[in-house]
Amino acid sequence: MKQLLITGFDPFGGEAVNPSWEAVSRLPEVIGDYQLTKLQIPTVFRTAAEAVLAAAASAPDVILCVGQAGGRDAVTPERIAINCMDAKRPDNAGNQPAETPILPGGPDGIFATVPVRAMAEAITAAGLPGKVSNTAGTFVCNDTLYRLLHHWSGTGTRVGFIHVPYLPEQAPDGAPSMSLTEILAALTAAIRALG
Ligand code: PCA
Repeated sequence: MKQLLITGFDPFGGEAVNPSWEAVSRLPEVIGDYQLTKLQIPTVFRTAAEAVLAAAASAPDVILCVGQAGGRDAVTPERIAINCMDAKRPDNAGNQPAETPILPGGPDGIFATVPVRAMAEAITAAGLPGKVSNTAGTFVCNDTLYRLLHHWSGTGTRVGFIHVPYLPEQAPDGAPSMSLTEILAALTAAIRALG
């Protein structure tokens, strides 16, 4: 069996839940060829990536982080992380970096090392909204993906990130959402497409 370390974030920005952890914590232990290890990580710059690094000492085959992107209308594998922290709101430890590099001197951007197009297509093939996203933002999710991609660059461990929409109970008037059942099905389809 291949090993997949999959993470979800704790709630942030005054929300009571984070759909990423609500979904990740309910995934089965095995999907396709992958044995899953699940981890909740804090919505805190740098600390989130450090929590993943600590849990990934055994070098899993794939690390897949999942996060909330309120306002999106699809489950979106992220193509790239950029070397920039620029927070519109404080993280859960009160950090609010502006226009700051994650790793001074690091590459401007690092591409995810999972097959983002195949994952998005697998989600739509399952009858659910899925598309590749070309920006993970400049908050904690992008920070986490960037640090993990940088750490495992050139190794056998592949790293990816999937943003998921609000749950229906979170969505402000008119904002798109997906049910937990739909998010779970979309994540399962994406994991099956990891190869
Ligand atoms: N979403 C935030 C951080 C935690 C989360 O679930 C983001 O998109 O950066």
